[in-house]
Amino acid sequence: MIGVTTLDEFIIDRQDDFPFATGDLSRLLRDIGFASKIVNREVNMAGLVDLAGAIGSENIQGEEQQKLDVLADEVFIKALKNGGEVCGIASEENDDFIAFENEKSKQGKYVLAMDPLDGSSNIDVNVSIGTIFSIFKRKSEVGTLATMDDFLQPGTEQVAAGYVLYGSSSMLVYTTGNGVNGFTLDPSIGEFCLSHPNMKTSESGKIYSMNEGNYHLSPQGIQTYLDSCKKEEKTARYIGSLVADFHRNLIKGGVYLYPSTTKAPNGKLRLLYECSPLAFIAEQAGGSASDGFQRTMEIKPTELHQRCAYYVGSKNMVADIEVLLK
Ligand code: P6P
Repeated sequence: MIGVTTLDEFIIDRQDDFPFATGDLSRLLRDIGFASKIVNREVNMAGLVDLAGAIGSENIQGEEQQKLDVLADEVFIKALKNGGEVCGIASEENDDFIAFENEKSKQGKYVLAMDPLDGSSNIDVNVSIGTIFSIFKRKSEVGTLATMDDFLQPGTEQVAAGYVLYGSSSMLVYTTGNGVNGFTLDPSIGEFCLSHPNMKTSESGKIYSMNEGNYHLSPQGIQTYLDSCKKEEKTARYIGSLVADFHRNLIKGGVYLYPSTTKAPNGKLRLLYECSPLAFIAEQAGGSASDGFQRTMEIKPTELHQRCAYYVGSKNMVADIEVLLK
């Protein structure tokens, strides 16, 4: 299509942002785009081909796995294994990380952490859901099996991060540290096309997103913040799908809150493949992300599925929350 930039074209054009790029990261990002198109197709057909619903098992989080959770996990793992750019994958759906054993993958320079389908409790009610991914350069020697240390890296070490939103239209949004760009899937040509170049979020906003059912379980500072949002007549918007809430706030301005609560003392969201990658996006778009005390990107994980409190979005709103929590 004349005048349209596809994701593949954009990635190749921007490869020069990395003077020493050999094209591996470009190929990896294109593999992610390819896998996203397959998952998008399955998400759109879920209700028709009995892909909705639970499979009767639980993931390490003790959360009931949905059929699409497992399918999305398998699609991304297969696409990335075939691509050969990553030597290993950590996923919300798998207790331990996967170290690929084939020779081609062992030569991979990167590892990927992902939530293959976040917000899965919304699958059966046709609410937007998403994929979140984070890419690190491996620390272990090329040619060997991936190690846990390859994954336990702080967000500042990410070389790329992004999300796919399977919604009224499907979008892929990513950063490699040179700004944030959004691509909308054009089903008529099966390509993600540049629709949101150089995304920026406002320093403040009117929207706050939190499950206020947790109000009385939350720290006093968060209760005070929520009370102030009501006094200032801010707008409450909470979909219960992190990617959808994050994406709306990125575009319109706002803050998403998931505090540590008496029920979830370490918060609910996972640092490695939810909070860190979206923090990278937020910061690259002029926003910020923290656990209330520390910049999310600087938290070094000690375990794969580590949880953290999470405040992300317009930087002045995140700052207001931090003041109240100190
Ligand atoms: P709650 C979905 O399970 C998720 O990880 C995020 O996508 C979402 O924002 C949050 O949990 C919803 O949690 O406790 O409000 O249902």
